[in-house]
Amino acid sequence: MQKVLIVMGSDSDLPVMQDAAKVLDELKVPYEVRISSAHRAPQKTAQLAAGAAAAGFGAIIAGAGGAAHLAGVIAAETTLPVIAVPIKSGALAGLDALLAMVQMPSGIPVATVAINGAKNAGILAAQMLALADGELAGRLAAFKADMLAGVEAKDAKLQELGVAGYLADK
Ligand code: RP5
Repeated sequence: MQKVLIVMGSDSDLPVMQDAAKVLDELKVPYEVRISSAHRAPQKTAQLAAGAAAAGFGAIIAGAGGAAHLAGVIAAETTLPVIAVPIKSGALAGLDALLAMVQMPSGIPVATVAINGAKNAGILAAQMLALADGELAGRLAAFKADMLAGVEAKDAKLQELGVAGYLADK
């Protein structure tokens, strides 16, 4: 089975980026987590990206804050799909990272999720791998079915208790 490579610019990104790892655990998708920086470790980052396909990775998640070039630099070095996670940090609270990631120049796309959206990045990476893995596609379908069951349970409880009763019971 192909793996997901999770890269982040700093260990300060780990509290957010762990959400990608958690959902990949839930979906039984193998992954590796690395720290590398487009600015502080440009050669290491380029090597990680260039070697990722041969190392058995099928998708890459890149999380960074500030002037976040990590996902774009990785995408420049590989044909694997790259998912960018803008990290909320610093004076602009992630808006800087979001705009840097989403405004990639033509020809080098990255799929940017929400600020701190590491969980969705993990799900999206799993969906990419599931294109060639029917068992993983089944686990993703079950994951969606669980969400639906959760909504149905909440709605049933709301119908039973009413608004005030639901909030009192929460
Ligand atoms: C970025 O700068 C990292 O991705 C991190 O979000 C931010 C701050 O890094 P540290 O100064 O905490 O190492 O490169």
